Amino acid sequence: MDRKSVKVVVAGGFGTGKTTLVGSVSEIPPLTTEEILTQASVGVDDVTGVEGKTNTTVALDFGRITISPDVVLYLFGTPGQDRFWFMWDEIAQGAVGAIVLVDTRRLGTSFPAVDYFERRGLPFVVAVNRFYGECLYSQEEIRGALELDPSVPLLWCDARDRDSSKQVLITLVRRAMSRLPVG
Ligand SMILES: Nc1nc2c(ncn2[C@@H]2O[C@H](COP(=O)(O)OP(=O)(O)O)[C@@H](O)[C@H]2O)c(=O)[nH]1
Ligand SMILES: [Mg+2]
Repeated sequence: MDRKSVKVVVAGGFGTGKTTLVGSVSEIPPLTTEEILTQASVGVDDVTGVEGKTNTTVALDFGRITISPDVVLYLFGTPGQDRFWFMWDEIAQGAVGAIVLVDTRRLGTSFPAVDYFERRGLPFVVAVNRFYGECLYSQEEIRGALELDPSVPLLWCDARDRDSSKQVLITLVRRAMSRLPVG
């Protein structure tokens, strides 16, 4: 059978659950380069609201998931911190689409990712990671705050949950496919 490899980017602000999502869906041990969040980055990385977070990803997360008998997704998590922006173009190269993870307590941290994929014209979906179950905002409020185009799918997820994370990926792949030129 002709297997198709598809590259997907997992983006979003620092602490929104990118590493968690890649880890929860990957069928291979996810590769992650973690650096202990040292004193050196205090004041550089905004850790407000990121309870108990001691590691921060400096390189990228990498995982793989087979979503249908003939489609394998390769997931690339972007580093969340602004100082690693120079890597984004390389990470996005050849990708069919992106997931932008959002933490509603710190919506603004995901704005640069939304902006980036919009400008690049890469299909993306926004996944609101619920963290503690409740979400303080409605879909409309979140769409408004992120200035999302009405055509961009917005969904809730729990990055720790495999099925939930997989659903986000499937939504993205459907969206990316629907944008492919016919023929
Ligand atoms: N309660 C809860 N915690 C989460 C969830 N997703 C991620 N976390 C935690 O939030 C912190 C940041 O997640 P991480 O995946 O490292 O964020 P990243 O910086 O985007 O890679 C970690 O301590 C995770 O264990 C979630 O859905 N619910
Ligand atoms: Mg991470």
